[in-house]
Amino acid sequence: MQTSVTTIERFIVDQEHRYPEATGELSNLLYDIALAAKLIAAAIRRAGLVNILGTAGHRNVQGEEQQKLDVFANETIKNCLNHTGRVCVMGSEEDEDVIPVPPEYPVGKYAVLFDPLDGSSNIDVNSAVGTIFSIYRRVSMEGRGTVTDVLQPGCKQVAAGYVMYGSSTMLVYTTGQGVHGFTLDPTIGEFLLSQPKIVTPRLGQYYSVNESNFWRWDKGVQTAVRGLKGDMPDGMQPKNSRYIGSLVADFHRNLIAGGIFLYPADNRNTGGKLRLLYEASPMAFIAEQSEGSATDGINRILDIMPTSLHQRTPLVIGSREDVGFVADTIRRVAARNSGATVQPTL
Ligand code: P6P
Repeated sequence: MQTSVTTIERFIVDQEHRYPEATGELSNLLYDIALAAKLIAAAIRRAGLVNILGTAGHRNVQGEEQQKLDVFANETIKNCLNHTGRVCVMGSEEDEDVIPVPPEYPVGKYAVLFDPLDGSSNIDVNSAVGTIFSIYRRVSMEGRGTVTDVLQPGCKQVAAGYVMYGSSTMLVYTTGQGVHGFTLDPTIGEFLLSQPKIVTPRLGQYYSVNESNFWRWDKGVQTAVRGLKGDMPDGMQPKNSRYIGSLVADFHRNLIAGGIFLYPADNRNTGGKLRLLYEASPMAFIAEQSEGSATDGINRILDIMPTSLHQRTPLVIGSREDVGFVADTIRRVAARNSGATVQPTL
């Protein structure tokens, strides 16, 4: 009997067959990540039962309390990737320096960055958390992989994706051929194609921002967020506010329904809070592949040249017209303050 389900393995192979030069290594790397996602999902589902909630008792490089699931997720991804001969170096939110492939294993042609469990402060209250990953082709010519292999602009990514551990576990990824969503069927342990070719509405219905920072933002951002709420008579229609405090969950809702997520710089996080390499860049690749866009307020995220592994960036991402509206507003307010005139981006 012909079944209508498409597993992620089948889908990835079908995508790979479109490229005669494809060796299958990227496909296998995506399987490795899907395996890590299944293991993390299983641990998260059991978390309340086997008492692995709560902190691991020490702080990570970001100075944040490390949750036990953070540690488990980080180690799981490293152990799924480090022996395969497909990876030359890894970078993780949880590790201060790049992670080399252990000397007993061969190195491969990809560099992988990941935030193993984003939004982990939501774990104890059973809110959605996620894993974010970003894949680059190796650029270093000698040795076994170095930090230069991960310090690449987002436009050089060969793949990016996230796993959302929510009411169901979803894996969403792109290799530059559109954005595709898979839902984990826990009864068979397979990710099944559930949302092929995801396209984000050009104009969204939601805006997602932590409004408690409003008085910390500069005037341009304040004016733009007011506009998203309908505070400009001839401007944007008012949007609904939705903010979970978990980038993957807020991004995913806006990806599907249309909307804009903002984490602007403020007078406390002067360079923004979110990390460029393993949060903003992979999400920006996905946003652009689903006809959305992503900036630091003004500049395209995928054009930013990184200088350090954990550098931060302001992030405005989602429906194309909404992101353009924010950029135009920030430019207009800056011009008004400096007396110049501005051309809209749309
Ligand atoms: P705030 C979670 O800690 C995170 O890194 C993202 O997942 C989320 O979008 C953001 O921080 C929430 O930050 O300051 O609003 O709690």
